[in-house]
Amino acid sequence: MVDPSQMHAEGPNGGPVDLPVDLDALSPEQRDEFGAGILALDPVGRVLTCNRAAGALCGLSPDAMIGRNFFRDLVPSAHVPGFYGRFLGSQRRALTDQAFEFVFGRVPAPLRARIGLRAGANGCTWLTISPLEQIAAGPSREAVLAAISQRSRAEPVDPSLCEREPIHIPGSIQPNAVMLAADAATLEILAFSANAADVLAPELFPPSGLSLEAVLPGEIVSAIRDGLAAHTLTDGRLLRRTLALPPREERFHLVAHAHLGRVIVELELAPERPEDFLTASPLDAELAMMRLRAAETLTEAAQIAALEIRAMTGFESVLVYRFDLDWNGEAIAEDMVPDWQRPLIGLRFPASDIPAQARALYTKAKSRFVIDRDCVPVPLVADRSAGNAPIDLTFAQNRSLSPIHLEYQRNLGVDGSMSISIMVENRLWGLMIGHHRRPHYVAPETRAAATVLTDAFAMRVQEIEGKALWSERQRHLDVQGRMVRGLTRSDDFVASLTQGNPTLLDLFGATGAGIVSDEAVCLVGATPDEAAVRALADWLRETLPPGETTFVTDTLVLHHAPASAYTEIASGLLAAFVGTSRQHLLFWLKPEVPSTVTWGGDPRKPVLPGSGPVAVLPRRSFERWIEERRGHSTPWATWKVALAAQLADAVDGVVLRQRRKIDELTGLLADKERLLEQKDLLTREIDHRVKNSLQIVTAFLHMQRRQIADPEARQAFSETSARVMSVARVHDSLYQGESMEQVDLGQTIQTLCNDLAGMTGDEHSVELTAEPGLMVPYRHAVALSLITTELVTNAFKYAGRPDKGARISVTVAGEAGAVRLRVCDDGEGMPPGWENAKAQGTGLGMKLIRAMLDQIGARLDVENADGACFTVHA
Ligand code: BLA
Repeated sequence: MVDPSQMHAEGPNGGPVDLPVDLDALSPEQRDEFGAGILALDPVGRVLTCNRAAGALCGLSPDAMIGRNFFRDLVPSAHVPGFYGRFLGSQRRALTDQAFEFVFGRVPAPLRARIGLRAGANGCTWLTISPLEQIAAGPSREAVLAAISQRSRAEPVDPSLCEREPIHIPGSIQPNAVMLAADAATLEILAFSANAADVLAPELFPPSGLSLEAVLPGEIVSAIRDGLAAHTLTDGRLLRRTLALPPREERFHLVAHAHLGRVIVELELAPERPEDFLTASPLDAELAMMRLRAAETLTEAAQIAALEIRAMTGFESVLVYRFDLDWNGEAIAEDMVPDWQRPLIGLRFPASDIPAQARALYTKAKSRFVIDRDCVPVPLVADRSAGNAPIDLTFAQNRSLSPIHLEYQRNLGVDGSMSISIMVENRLWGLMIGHHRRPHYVAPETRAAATVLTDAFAMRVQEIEGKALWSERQRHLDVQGRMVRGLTRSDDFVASLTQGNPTLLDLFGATGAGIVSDEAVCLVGATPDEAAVRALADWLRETLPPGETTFVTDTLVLHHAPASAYTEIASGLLAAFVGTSRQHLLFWLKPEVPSTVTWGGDPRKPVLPGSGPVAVLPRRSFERWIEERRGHSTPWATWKVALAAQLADAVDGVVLRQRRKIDELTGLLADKERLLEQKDLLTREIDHRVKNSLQIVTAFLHMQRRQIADPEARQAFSETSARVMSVARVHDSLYQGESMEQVDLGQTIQTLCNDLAGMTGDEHSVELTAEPGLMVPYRHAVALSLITTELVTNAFKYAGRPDKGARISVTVAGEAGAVRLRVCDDGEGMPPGWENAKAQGTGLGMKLIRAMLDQIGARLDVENADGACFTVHA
């Protein structure tokens, strides 16, 4: 009989001596008497025998454990290098008396235990588990559990409370690693994880005032120093090394980085051989990369990435999760084991599931791996001399995750997990998420390979999206270029943008568009009616904050209630005012796309009330929650808004230019009118004076004539007087008429004939037939008046007979845009042979006629009818 009270004593090598050396010799009953768990495992870890205490530790009856794999099925959190790895190693070297400490997160309660491994008969291995300490879950996990058990607050809860948790300073790390934090200048150790002494020389802990040099190999410390000096350890850049540590000379991965004046060193036991754990080789990564490169579409690339990363890491499910512009997200690809009936693909999740501070951290730090959701985090112990400033673990590999989020994982049925940031154009585009229903260890090389592959996926996304975006933008720039060219050639920007080719409808995938310019509304495509558009423009004028010129929404009705009348054609609005005056508005519309969105849980209640320090908790149900979406259009990309603003600017240029041109022309016109008015007055005045002067000359000639006895001279005076008068008449007409240039010919000739008749006394008569309102240019009027004067006075001279005077008829008529002037008398007619003499035109009268005809390009016909008849065609 063995005394169980000996259980906690230790042997010389740190191995348990309380248990008999030869466990093979004990009967099952004897083994049941021990408080320590005793199990015999076959070479792959299957349970061959198992005592009562071991059953109790696992929460199962011993019989139920027989035949099951201890590391895969019963205690998967032990499937790590520090336990399963050592189990394999001890078999390989046929070591006995291997002993180490291990903390079980939940078996069924958290427990620190001493593990013993020793070779048994028939190739089996004895595994002993000696409990050392029941431990608490850790303060934050306990707080979450307390908050769950006593939900007291009333709903609704503010999801933004999630953002308050300072996840970068959790004060603890995951138990798979050991951490040291030192001053970056002196390398003095400021804090260490409580498990540091398990790995590093225990006698040095707590390392009061010690430097890293005291606990790490000199070669590594100088590499850290060099990295610090060269600034190659900041902003997520790491120093990676492997080293063997005494006393067992086990291989550890060391990762060091600097952040905010500290050097943080993390040590993690490495698998002894890659094949002990699923470990990715560079070849795997390369092949996966090639497949990814061949993907043509985003969906295809996401599927390949999920599949390859799952194959590499061994997670039961890998999801590609994509954020939208509001940070809600959707699982766009998923690769998972067939027996897990929990598809998340196509589901949307509200932004509060991954709150802002977490997204900010994930933008900086690439990846998170959680082996065991229910592990007990190892606290960071600050060296007494170092004060209590928390250590910022933003870039630490083994930071313990938010207990609230771990509760979320529990609700989702996830234990081991991974999330790797997918960064596209420096923005957190999404996450590559790994899920496992049980604890799940991923070897360091595999983590690195999965991170590289995720980066490759991000680059492929950038290429695919970039290419699509580029060609769409290119098309838009082309359309916009043509529009702006059209604008510069047109003075009417509204017509140019709505009637030409292209029109506003060729931009932004809009189905309706238009311009509200002052009070005019011009619409193209499918739009609400004018009144509704005007009301929309008025609303925008009033509500858009000063200084802003654009407005964009994919849910217009939420902003502008009257839009409910036309959601079908206009749920999306992109509007851009031309200039700051808001006088003209360009706008584009998109129709409603009624759709259903399937959420992973009710998005209106993403959080549940907690209590105490934990104010909010994750929702418990991820049941599909289907939202009927009405009043939504497809979203507008931000570059389209920028392009719309540019177009409005171009219009502003054209409208302004137009306005300036109109102002200029109006000014010129006014000047010209003023000048014309002045000229008009002046001309009238001149005409008036000319007429007066000519009348004076005529009167003077009359007077002279009376004093002359010689009949021939008298006649000459008469004729000259008549000529001068005829010119005076024209000026009189000009002075009285409305126009400065045009003269009423009939009226002028009428007064002229009256004057001529008056001058000859009663023996002759002149009859006039004139077409009223026949306007001719001033020059023509002068010429025709002079010609008339000559012909009429001529007739007085030659057609008159002593018994009766001459009867002269004058006709003025329009003739197909020209003028016909005819002077006929009732005399003897032209003497025989006049045809020959006519061309010479002897005498002053005839010379004058000829000169006048030439001046106005007119022609004279002469014929003998009842008397002589002269016709001028002018
Ligand atoms: C973090 N939330 C996360 C992370 C994911 C999700 C992937 C990254 C951490 C990780 O690697 O696991 C959410 N996981 C999802 C979603 C899917 C998934 C959406 O698989 C869908 C496929 N979360 C809440 C509430 C709070 C909250 C109510 O639901 C806060 C009150 C917080 N989530 C929260 C916090 C983190 C987080 C604080 C950061 C965890 C950390 O890095 O410490």
